[in-house]
Amino acid sequence: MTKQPKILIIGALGQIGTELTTALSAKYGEANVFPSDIARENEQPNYIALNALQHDRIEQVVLDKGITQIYLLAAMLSANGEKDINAAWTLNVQSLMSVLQIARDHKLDKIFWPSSIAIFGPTSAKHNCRQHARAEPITVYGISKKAGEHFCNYYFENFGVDVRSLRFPGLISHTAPPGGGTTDYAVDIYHKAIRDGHFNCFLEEDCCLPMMYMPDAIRATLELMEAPKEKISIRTSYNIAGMSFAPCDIAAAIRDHIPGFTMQCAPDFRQAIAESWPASVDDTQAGADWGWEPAFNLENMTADMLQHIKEAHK
Ligand code: AKB
Repeated sequence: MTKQPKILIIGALGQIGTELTTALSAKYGEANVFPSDIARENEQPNYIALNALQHDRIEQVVLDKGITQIYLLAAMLSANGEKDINAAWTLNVQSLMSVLQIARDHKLDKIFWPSSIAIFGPTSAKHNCRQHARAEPITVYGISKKAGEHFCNYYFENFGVDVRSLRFPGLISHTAPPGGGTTDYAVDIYHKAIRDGHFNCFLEEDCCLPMMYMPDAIRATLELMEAPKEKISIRTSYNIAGMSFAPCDIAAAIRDHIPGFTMQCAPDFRQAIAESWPASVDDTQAGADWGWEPAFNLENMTADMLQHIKEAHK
């Protein structure tokens, strides 16, 4: 019988963590998954209160629970990061440095850490932005993710730490809300469409960005982590694509289900962040190395989102 991994998820109560915890528990058994977050208490099985910045405490949990894999999801996203530069840099980079160091010291099997399309900047290609495209980010979040990608590669090259990463686009889900990103509008719009029939958007209506439905993001994470080590040719972080759309496109897709839906755009500081990112990314390498292919487009995601949100309101 193959030995099951013992998995620590840091940042388990966030947008990705909520669904990843469920997926990993289903795959490896609830007893082998330890969700953790900064909140003191939570009702999830095996929940551990853990601050991502406390190196010694993370190390203690790794030893106490016999952890073999860590998924580090705690992060401050692009919009919030601009409001507190030091806090964003510290959380995003220091937590990663701790986890990489612990993985090295205790010879952990695997680490997952999400990067973002925010590593790209105004000098990157706007369309089908390639894996190794020029990347000069203009946000603290993007700078911290780019630095983090290089630290991942460094720990792999120098110490053999098997750390794997994906450059997530904007993630859309109906379970947990996103926390302070530039792409958050694409979640909020569905809730407001059902509740008010109207949405005030903080981006221009034609501002196109790469996006992904959460079921695809979770599947991508599991597929990357299951791939044989020799198949992983990128040790910074993989470009992965789902779909690309602008606020006017998502509004039109919603109108197919809610005909009277209206949207008004009043761009704020997040517009400049969004404009600095590519509209679409090229994920050929992820497809070639471990078979990545998205399942959701704007139409089937919209139908699914609206159905789930309506059910939750019943
Ligand atoms: C954000 O908007 O900051 C994030 C991201 C693109 O990584 N969703």
